Amino acid sequence: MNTQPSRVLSPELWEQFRQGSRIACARLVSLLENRPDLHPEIRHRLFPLQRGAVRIGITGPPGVGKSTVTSALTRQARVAGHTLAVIAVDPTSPFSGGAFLGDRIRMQDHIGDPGVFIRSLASRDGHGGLSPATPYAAEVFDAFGMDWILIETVGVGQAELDVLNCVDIVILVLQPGTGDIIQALKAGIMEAGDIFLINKADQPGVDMVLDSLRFIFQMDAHRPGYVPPPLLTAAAHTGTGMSEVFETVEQVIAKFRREGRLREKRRQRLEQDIREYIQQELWHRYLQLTDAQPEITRVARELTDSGRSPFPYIEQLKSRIRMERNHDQES
Ligand SMILES: Nc1nc2c(ncn2[C@@H]2O[C@H](COP(=O)(O)OP(=O)(O)O)[C@@H](O)[C@H]2O)c(=O)[nH]1
Ligand SMILES: [Mg+2]
Repeated sequence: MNTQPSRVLSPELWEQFRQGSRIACARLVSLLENRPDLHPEIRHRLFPLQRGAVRIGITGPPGVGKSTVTSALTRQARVAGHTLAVIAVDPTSPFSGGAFLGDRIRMQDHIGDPGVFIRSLASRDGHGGLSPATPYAAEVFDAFGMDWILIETVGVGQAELDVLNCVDIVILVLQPGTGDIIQALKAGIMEAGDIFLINKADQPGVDMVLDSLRFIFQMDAHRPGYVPPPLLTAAAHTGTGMSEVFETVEQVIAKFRREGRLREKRRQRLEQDIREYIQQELWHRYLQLTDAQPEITRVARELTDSGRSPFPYIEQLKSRIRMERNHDQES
């Protein structure tokens, strides 16, 4: 009996996906999550179907209302006729699954709407990094025909930074009280915000956050051509201010499109893809050709408790690779 998992994508599943089956769409995302060996094949098929959906990251410290903002923005975008996928990166292990429940309930308004697809992905190692499948899931939803892809992180640090690399636009959500600003500054996500949204504007202290942010933006004012990012307030739980948020997102998308920034982001992602696959391949080839893996393991073991730096060994490996290349060219 053949117990090997199939190496090929089932033609039926692909056909169902092409015909717009939501179940097939969800299955493709699961395959990308669980079967790295199928990535090249699935992604290769997805590329010609992608129509350039805009990827919007919704990020910020825990509890500021990212899920509430995501849900309210989804409502606005639906009214405007956009279709959307919402990807939420779930920090809890696949087994406990608790923290996302609140978000699910909040997103419940959209369940049953064929123009919205909600998906949670388990975070990398359960410790808050973005799931490696996140950008690939975005490709699935783009190919499925969604106009917008909202990617909500859970506010535990690493995921915030990871998300910046795979989205076109970042909405940084903060709340009254300057503690969050300090946290965002520390996490290095401040510079990444394309739109700043102070949520919970129904609560006291909004002016102080606005002043602090304007002060921070002011520090960049000397840079030639600097335009401070849009700074908005909203109370997402009632929807107050959310139509302005939606309009601003549309304006920023239009601006980024005009300026070629969406295209540039896409180019960067493609370049990174090519680099990563080649790096993997070269590394495997190198290990195959040189049989160096046992040596590398041994050297790493020796270095572990020695306090010695690995760089002399790395230099030695590099010069061995260079010598092999010269040898190839001569022969
Ligand atoms: N007062 C107030 N509470 C809000 C607002 N938006 C969200 N919340 C509440 O803040 C809490 C955290 O919201 P959530 O969307 O889960 O935050 P997240 O952790 O950033 O996703 C929930 O209890 C929300 O109901 C708002 O505009 N005003
Ligand atoms: Mg949330």
